[in-house]
Amino acid sequence: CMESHTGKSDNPNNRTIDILQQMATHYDRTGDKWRTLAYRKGISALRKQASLISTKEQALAVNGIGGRLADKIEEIVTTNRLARLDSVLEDPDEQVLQLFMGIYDVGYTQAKLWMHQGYRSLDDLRAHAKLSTNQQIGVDHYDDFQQRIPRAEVEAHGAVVQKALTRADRKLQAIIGGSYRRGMPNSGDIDVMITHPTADVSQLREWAFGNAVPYLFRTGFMKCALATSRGKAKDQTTPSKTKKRFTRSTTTTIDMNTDPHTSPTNLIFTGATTGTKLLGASQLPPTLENPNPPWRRIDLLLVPACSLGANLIYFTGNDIFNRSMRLLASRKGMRLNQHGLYKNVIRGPNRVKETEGELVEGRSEKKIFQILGVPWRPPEERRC
Ligand code: DCP
Ligand code: MG
Ligand code: MN
Repeated sequence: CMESHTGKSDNPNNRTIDILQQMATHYDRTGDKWRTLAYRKGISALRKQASLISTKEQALAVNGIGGRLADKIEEIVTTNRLARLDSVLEDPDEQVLQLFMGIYDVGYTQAKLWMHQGYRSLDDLRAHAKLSTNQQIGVDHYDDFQQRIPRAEVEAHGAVVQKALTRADRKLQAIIGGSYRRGMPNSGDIDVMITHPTADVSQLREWAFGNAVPYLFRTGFMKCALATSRGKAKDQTTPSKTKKRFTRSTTTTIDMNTDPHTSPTNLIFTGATTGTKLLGASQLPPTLENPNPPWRRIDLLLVPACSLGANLIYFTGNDIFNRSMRLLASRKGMRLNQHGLYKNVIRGPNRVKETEGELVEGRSEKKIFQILGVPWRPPEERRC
């Protein structure tokens, strides 16, 4: 991933990449992390190829492509399809699973449970399933949340957030990260970092979650807040020798009151007292041409200036790029996370971290690259 590459759209392997991408998406949705990663690594490797990779041997010669993937690449080029993908797409159970997993905040386990209870459609769920508030919102706005968001609309949501922030404190700033910052023409959601030159997290929380967000609810822009989460902040203070490879972030439900004057799912945000991340949905103000704009998924992340650089890297991604940056840091005896780059991290057997180390840099994205010895890579090129 860290080598330079050309992500050309006229790559001769585009058909192969497209099919492998669908498989990766399938494995990702079913929670198969290792296959997802293998496919994405393979896709990334294929993107860098200037000529068509058509045989198993050619595929195996490419760094990042293993035996099973090489077989599949040969099959795709030879038959123009992949039997495994066809069977995935045609299996009715699989289709129900995909449908249910498309509901915001519904994972493989929940989808499977509903399927085993005999539900086959969103209407089945609406009529018979016990849905949490979040799941209800996910079902009600299923089509909205499935759509990609055009760049201009991402910007418009960002501008509304910025206005509300400025109202709370004139130096508050909204920075849109995620796929938008990588220059993508459209995004799955809107990722907003909220920062300020001098404020700490609790001050940011007061202004953003205590003032700006409640204002955005009152004006009808914010529709729901699904949860706040502490991200990985807790890992910082909990030294653990048996930390799992994939740490889950802790999610806590936020303080919400149901507005008695409106529908039961119309929630009034009364402020969050913990957490640095708010996952929610937002809607642009209606216009004559568009009286009912789609609800969009929006993530708000509080970021103090001292860790803005590290957060910019994390929240810009993509996730594969982040993984390779972190791996690089760990190879150099350092550690990179959302808070910063740390040195003198002592690792025991199996690279298990034994001390947190000292903060080297958190503020500047460019300096983190420099210290890691990685040539600066603009966000648009972080698409491994
Ligand atoms: N991220 C990560 N690892 C994850 C999830 C996210 O490193 N498992 C980081 C990189 C992502 C950023 O957070 O770019 C935002 O996450 P999103 O899920 O919003 O992903 P993107 O914005 O990249 O894509 P999309 O357009 O689908 O939202
Ligand atoms: Mg995103
Ligand atoms: Mn996001």
